[in-house]
Amino acid sequence: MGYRILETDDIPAYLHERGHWADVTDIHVREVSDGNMNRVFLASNADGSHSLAVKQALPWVRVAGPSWPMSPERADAEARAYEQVARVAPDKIPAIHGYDADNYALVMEDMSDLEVLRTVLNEGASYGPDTSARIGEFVAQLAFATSDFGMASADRKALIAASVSPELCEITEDVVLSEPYIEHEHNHWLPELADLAASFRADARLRTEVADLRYTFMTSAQALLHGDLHTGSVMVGEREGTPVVRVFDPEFSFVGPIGYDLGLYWANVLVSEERARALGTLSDHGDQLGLSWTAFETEFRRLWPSRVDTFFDDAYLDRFLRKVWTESLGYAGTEIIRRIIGFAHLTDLTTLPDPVPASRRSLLLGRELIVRRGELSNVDAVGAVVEAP
Ligand code: SR1
Ligand code: MG
Repeated sequence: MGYRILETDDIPAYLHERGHWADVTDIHVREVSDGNMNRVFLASNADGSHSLAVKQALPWVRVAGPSWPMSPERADAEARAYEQVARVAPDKIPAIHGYDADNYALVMEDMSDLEVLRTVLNEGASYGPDTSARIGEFVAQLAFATSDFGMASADRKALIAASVSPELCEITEDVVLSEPYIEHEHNHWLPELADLAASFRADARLRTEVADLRYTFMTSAQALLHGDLHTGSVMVGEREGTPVVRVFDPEFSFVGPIGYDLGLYWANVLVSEERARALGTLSDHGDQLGLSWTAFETEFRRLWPSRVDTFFDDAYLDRFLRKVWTESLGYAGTEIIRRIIGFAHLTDLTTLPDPVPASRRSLLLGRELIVRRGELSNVDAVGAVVEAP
């Protein structure tokens, strides 16, 4: 049977037909779609002993509707990414129970006992000791395993070919890595930010640096990425007294520069810090960039002796990690900027009583991270820029 868009009422029969649910008289389904792109349904039985999530890609961008068509094949990229992560970091993603390629639908673990990291932070919570370390490890484990250090060259070429995702990459190349710096109908901002938006469009130095990051995004096939690793792609909570961190939604996955994943996380961390600063609720926000970088670097160095190609020597590892650090800072800057004057904004800022001061600080920080990424050589140097008045 071909592709059909699933509605809430279709889910019981769908799960039954696919062998995921025995008793369709004992199932309650609700739609919980939240992200920009797809639909998500949660199904559970009456006593709560069985529950599943169904995520389906629509033939358009969900929040835009049919006026922004988008191939549902992005779900193939997501399923492929989950397969790769399951090999190397199964504890950091939801359990995947099945992928239906005809309907571009994933059946996966119900994580509604956990919360979206952005939501938790927006409500005033701190990060705690585990979250950013797990994210750093996640990036290192996926990146190392799918790089030329973790895979034989021929297998890598096959992975690169299989992971080509032109439409989703084009979204990023547009909404993150060009549109905010030109006049574009997607862009919008608070009236009080119009001067900064205009100055960024007129900023030749900024434009050239963003062009450099955009070119790297388009050409640097370092490793399989999550591709959209913001705080809305992370669930956190506790299970049986143990902290749990799960990364989800890797539909933007493709083989690209590792710094894009770290940079997206850092941008969202830094904006959460600006929110907390504005509300007077700062706690451990300022530690998170360093915690995630340290965990990333430690894990990557731990895996290094297992590299498949020892022509890459230890001195090269140092050089490689330095490049990842620098690019991560640049991508963090682009993610901050696009989330304030581009298409998709952040509730971290939009729900502030007065979003203007924190948005201005964030925009200026984003610019600094991009244009000065080459000279910000460590976590303290970045911290000094973040805390500058
Ligand atoms: C049209 S999609 C805009 C954004 O939503 C996704 O979550 C990605 O971040 C994308 O850039
Ligand atoms: Mg998403």
